[in-house]
Amino acid sequence: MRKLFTLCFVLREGEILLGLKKRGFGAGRWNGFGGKLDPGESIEKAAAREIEEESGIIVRDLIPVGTHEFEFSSDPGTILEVHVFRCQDYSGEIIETEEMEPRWFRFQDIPYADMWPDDIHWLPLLLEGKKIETRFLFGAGDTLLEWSVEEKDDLIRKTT
Ligand code: 6U4
Repeated sequence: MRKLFTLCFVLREGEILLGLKKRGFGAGRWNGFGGKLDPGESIEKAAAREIEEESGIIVRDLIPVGTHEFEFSSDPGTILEVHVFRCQDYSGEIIETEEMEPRWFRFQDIPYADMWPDDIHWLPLLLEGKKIETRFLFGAGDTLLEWSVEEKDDLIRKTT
């Protein structure tokens, strides 16, 4: 079974907007903005809606940069298919919401230790402007058991 999600990173000169998730899946971690699709909703519409709901801004550009497939060993066969976007043009004020506490980080200060453990393996590529296709298998305590990160032309592969 596949479950579809969106994940969007808002960027400005040398900085990235992250949100500290305050509740639900991934609570306590910094991440981009996103969530599940509503029934009948397109992936792009869902991405724009989730950013607005979680940070208050309306995106003007939404550039698809790849997909993740996340699987948990505790629930084999269920794939979280996450569609990733970047955004550099938006309107509105960034606000804290019930779900997220947003904050700008300089690229060199990205709090990888307080993010999903997969992020350090692909977010730097996204920041370099690359497109990615990844797979991650999580074990107990969200440890990484297996992963692959594919760039447009290059392939980085590691299995632990
Ligand atoms: P509710 O609480 O039902 O409104 P919703 O906002 O629709 O939730 P949510 O918050 O569960 O969805 O979405 C999870 C978010 O976390 C999505 O943007 C995908 C993202 N995500 C899930 N696993 C991730 C991982 N391993 N690494 C990562 N982002 C992940 O960087």
